[in-house]
Amino acid sequence: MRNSALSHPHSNAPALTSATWYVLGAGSMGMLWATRLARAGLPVKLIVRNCDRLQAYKAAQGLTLIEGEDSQKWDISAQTPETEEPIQRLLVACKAYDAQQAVAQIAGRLSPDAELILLQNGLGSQQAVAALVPHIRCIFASSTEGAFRAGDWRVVFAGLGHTWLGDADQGPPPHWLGELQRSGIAHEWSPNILSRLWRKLALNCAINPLTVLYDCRNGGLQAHSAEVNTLCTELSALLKCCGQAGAAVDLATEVHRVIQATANNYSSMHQDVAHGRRTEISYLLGYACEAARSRHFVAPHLQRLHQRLTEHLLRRGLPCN
Ligand code: NAD
Ligand code: KPL
Repeated sequence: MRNSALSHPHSNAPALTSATWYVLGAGSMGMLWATRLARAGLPVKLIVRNCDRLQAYKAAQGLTLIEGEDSQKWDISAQTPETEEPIQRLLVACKAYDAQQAVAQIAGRLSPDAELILLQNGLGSQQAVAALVPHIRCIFASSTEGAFRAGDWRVVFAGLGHTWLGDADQGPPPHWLGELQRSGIAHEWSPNILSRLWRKLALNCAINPLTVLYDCRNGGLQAHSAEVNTLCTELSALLKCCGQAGAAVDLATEVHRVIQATANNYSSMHQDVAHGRRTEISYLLGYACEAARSRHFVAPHLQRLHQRLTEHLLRRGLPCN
């Protein structure tokens, strides 16, 4: 494996006047963003959980980004949430179920004109964070990039993808999108980010739980296409009921396309269960079922799927929220 911190096309860019990118959560996505921003010469600081994690990070002497045969280590500065330093720009890279509590820990450090970028999958955590800091601008993101941890402080960039960013309150695009461009982070400003998030949520609801219940790769769902179609019909109707008709267009066609295109992959939820990790069920299927319940929308197949998945997780000793 080559160690080439200086040979990348995005490296050596001068650090112009940029606000520091504070990255809350040094997991797969946090490391993937932090290393690419640092590589572009932008100021980045990691916020890790506590002093023990900070010591471990210091011992590792930086974050390593692995892309194919390339491995680059970046000595990014790190701190704990308790550090007394104002934050102007914060990338929240925790799991959906940790986001609200993690932001609560640093809320007192946010400048009045701070901006939060929320990378969580699903829906529900973004709204919870926004309600916690109502005077702070929250930008929602939906990403199809793929990354996983190859041990502590090491991340593998496993799947090229795209990140859509947007403001649920219809604010203008932020000036720092150019910094993402400089960092090689493929992105687009989305005027309707909620529609994107709903669409991704629906895709994940139609695919991920079934891959867990049938213990199969995404392609294994080709043998269960009738069940997938039934879920897509119900999800499309639910999206319309929630005022998200745009996110419902040709849902089943896209779900089958994704199943085919990712046939050899295990879904993220399958991977979480296989590794004994908590899933984001409450922010995907749980959110869809709650949206149905609160609108008196009858969704028997989604409710039954949620129940089956909950029982499955409990049998494996995993949290069902
Ligand atoms: P992860 O578990 O790898 O990383 C989350 C990190 O947040 C962990 O290191 C955890 O210790 C840290 N954390 C939690 N609470 C914290 C706190 N209070 N203070 C500091 N750190 C804290 O998760 P991930 O895979 O990076 O996923 C993050 C989000 O991005 C999820 O919602 C996921 O669905 C979404 N996402 C992930 C991928 C991917 O390929 N990994 C792709 C698209 C979207
Ligand atoms: O996003 C996914 C995931 O695994 O979480 C896909 C590949 C679309 C399957 O739902």
